Amino acid sequence: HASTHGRPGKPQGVGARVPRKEDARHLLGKGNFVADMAMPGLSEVAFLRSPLAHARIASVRVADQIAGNVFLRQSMADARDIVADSTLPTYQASAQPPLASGKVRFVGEPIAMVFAPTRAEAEDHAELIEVDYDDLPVYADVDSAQAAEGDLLHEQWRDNVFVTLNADKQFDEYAAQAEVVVRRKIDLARQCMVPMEGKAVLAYWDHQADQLVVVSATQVPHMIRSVLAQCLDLEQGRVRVVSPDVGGAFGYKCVLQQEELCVAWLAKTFKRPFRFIEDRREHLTAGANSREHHYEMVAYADRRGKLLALDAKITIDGGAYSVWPFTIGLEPGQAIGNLPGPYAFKGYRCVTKAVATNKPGFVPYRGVARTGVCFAMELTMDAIAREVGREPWEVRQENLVQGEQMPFVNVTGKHLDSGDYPASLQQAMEMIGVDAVRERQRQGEADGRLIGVGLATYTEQAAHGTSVFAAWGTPVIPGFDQATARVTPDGGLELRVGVHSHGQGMETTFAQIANEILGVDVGSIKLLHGDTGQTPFSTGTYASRSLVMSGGAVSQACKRLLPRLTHIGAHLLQADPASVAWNADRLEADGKSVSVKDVADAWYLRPQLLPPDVDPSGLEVTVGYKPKVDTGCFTYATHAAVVAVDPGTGGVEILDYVVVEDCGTMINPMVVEGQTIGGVAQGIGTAFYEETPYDENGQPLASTLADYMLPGATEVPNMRLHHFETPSPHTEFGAKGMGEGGAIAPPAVLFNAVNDALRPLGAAELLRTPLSPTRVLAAIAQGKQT
Ligand code: MCN
Ligand code: SMO
Repeated sequence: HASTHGRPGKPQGVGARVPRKEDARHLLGKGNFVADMAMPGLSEVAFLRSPLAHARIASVRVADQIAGNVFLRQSMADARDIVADSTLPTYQASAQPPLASGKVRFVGEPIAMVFAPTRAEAEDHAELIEVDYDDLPVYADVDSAQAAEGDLLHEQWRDNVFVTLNADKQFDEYAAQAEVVVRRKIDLARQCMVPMEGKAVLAYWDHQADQLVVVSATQVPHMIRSVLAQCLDLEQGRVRVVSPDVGGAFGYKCVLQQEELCVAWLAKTFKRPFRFIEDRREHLTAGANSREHHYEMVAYADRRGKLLALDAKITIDGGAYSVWPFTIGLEPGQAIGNLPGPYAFKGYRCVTKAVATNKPGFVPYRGVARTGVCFAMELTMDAIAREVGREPWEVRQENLVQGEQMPFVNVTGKHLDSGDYPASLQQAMEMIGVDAVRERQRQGEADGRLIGVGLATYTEQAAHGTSVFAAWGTPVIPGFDQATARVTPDGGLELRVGVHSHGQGMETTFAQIANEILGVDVGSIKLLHGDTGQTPFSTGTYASRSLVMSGGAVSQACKRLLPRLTHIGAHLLQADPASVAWNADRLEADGKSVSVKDVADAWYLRPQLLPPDVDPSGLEVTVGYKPKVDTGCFTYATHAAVVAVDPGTGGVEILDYVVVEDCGTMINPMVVEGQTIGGVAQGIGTAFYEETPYDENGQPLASTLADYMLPGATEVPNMRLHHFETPSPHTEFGAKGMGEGGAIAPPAVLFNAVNDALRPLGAAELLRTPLSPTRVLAAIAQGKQT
């Protein structure tokens, strides 16, 4: 694994630990979030939401005094339902009305919209609306939904299944050679995403531009523009979508939200400003959910633990509606393709389906399906190790794609581009000190706690391109990006990209890319991002794609700008262009030099100094980009942890956590580390705390942060990080995307560690998130019975 750590590097260029430019603004409370915005005549919007999971709306009564400010689906007759289409063969699309129409399909579904000068008044008015319901059978889980008799969620459907996908690659042939067969049922709980800022949207009519302006906390402004134009029957040129500062997104904000459509409709209809801000209770009960996957894994291996074939059944609880644009098809598509992860086995059979239930829709959440497949695969790997009586890391070394096999096409056709998976495992085992942990386990702990070690290796397909989205049934997602680079009159640089940075640090890292090529000081580089009115087209930020795609476009734009600067600069120096050289932002020849600022002066203020054959498009370049191979680049990592479990209370403490990751060339290692640590924190939440439980009537049981537990600072340990830098052969600078990776492995690592700790007690294996103290105690008790 080549390392670029040692290369000389420019102080602010690629690979430098430049402090984040965006932090000062946020630390000083000077961010500009939707809730901060003031506008004359602004009305605040509240929604009346369904208290029932599945029911027909028999009647709605609105008191006369508020009738003018209350809207139902029929008041919005000129708006279209949200329909996320897919080309997957078995797919059944759902029509999601902006406000419930005829029936409600989950608790929290908006039925009526009310506006008033303040949110409190709007909520008071919403309480004056009376709704009568006729109950329908509630499908609160995937089993009841699949067994449905009678009213389906969506009337015209065959059954309550959104989509079913199948794979069979040489399964029978390889399974027949197995000496051991290991079976496990593995489940991930439903959970929320809980960004600090929930949904937030403000819309108004810009009379000068004769345009609807939608300021929304979104990851995908250009895509929201196209769908709003479609649903509101406006030309795209009549809609501008702006994403301002966003307080965390994590996938929650990469889809069209009903409330976005409703508020945009109000502004289009009344030509004045309206705003909706989701509150915490709305987020926890009515916001989209994620993670809920159910696995039936059957692994066929030889006596050494070499996996020969895998048979998997994956059922995903898709909730009531398929989200636009990704559709629920994304989740089973990613699951069936990424389940084999970093392993080289040859026989594979998998059936995966997404089932419609009476819960909020399912959206991608940091890691997307890969958190689930890593959990299932890595728990299965540990189960194989138990079965064949070897250490979990030995069994993995048997199965990982080896460094010299790269590039490697795996059993699901994924092009694993580069890297050394076994070396990352080896490095993690050394850092965590497995031999010392085993010795410590033999000695026993003075306080009676049990020590365990766990690990997981995974791949993080990132920056998927056009062909991947087509294969997932969503060809409306182009997987292509553009960037503009422009030298400004003061000699600074303005970069414009349609992706959006909501915590990932792109204002800094994209400036570093430009600095690497043009030498302009990072402090003089400004990034405009996420605004359809100001930036070139982009399909937005998700799938850890922004650096590779938009950062790649920034790199290309700067590379095209450079010869123009050289051409003008050489002319100013009266030097032969072949004899000049750049030193940071100065062009030098024969002991003389001019700066980028001098070139800008010539272009903007003193055109008489320009060479006669100057490029008339000047100091601005817009360019489109996608990597040479568009099937995504594969970042990978091994995480390992040591835990201590208290068999008396079931409490678990993380004693040590290490990450060895390889995202190719790092633009800013400090940003990469911050991304990893944040992701691991969320992964700890998935492993130990977070769950959105529903009762059999589809009622959400965690509606406040007292019931929905999140890890806090004391639950997130200091972690030790180590980087490999194997450049991607396909991308600018060899960088690979990594923004989600931290959240993929922790549930697998921590469950494996706790199961390892509990082995001496003969406890039942823990195979279902979250790993609460109650479940630890139950596993110990179950072990005592058998
Ligand atoms: N980076 C780098 N070198 C690399 C790879 C990445 O320096 N080799 C830097 C990038 O320049 C960028 C950051 O790391 O500043 C993440 O880049 P990338 O992997 O391209 O991911 P995106 O920018 O596309 O971010 C999206 C990704 C996703 S999909 C989720 S979900 C997620 C995540 O990032 N949501 C986040 N991280 C988040 N972090 C914060 N604070 N908030 C969110 O909502
Ligand atoms: S869940 Mo990230 O927005 O792909």
